[in-house]
Amino acid sequence: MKSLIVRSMLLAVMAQTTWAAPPAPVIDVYKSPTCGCCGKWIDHLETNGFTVRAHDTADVAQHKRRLGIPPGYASCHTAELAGYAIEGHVPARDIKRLLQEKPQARGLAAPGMPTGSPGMEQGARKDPYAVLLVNPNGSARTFSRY
Ligand SMILES: [Cu+2]
Repeated sequence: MKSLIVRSMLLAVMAQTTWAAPPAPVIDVYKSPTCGCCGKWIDHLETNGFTVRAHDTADVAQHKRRLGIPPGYASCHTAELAGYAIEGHVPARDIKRLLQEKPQARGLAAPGMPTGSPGMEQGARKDPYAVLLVNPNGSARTFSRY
C-alpha cells in the first residue's frame, strides 16, 4: 500500500515535468547532411516532445535569409516552427517558452556553436552563451543565458 502511494506520487511529479500541451509541436530543421551536432540537437528536441522533420540541404544559408536570421547570429542549422526561426543549438525549453509567450519576433538564435549547448556536449565543459530573441527589425535582445 505504502509503495503504491509512493509510486503514484512519483507519477504525478513526472507528469508535471513533461510537455504540458498535448499535440507535439512540429519543427522543420534545415541542415547539411554531414552535420553531426545538428543530428544531436534533433535528438534533444525529440527527447523534449517535439516532432522533427529534418531536411538535408547543401544550402542552409538560403533558409537563414528566407527566415531573416542576420549573418552575425548564424549557426550550423536553421529550423522553423509556428512562423518562427530557430537558429542553432537553442535549448528546447527556450523554444517552449517562445511558443507560450508568442512575442512579435523573427525567432530565436544561439549564434555560433557553444560548447555545452544541446547537441554540443563535450563532457563537463560548458561555455557560457546567450539565446537571443531576434526582433522584427533584425536587432536582437537576450532571451536567456546559460
Ligand atoms: Cu552545431
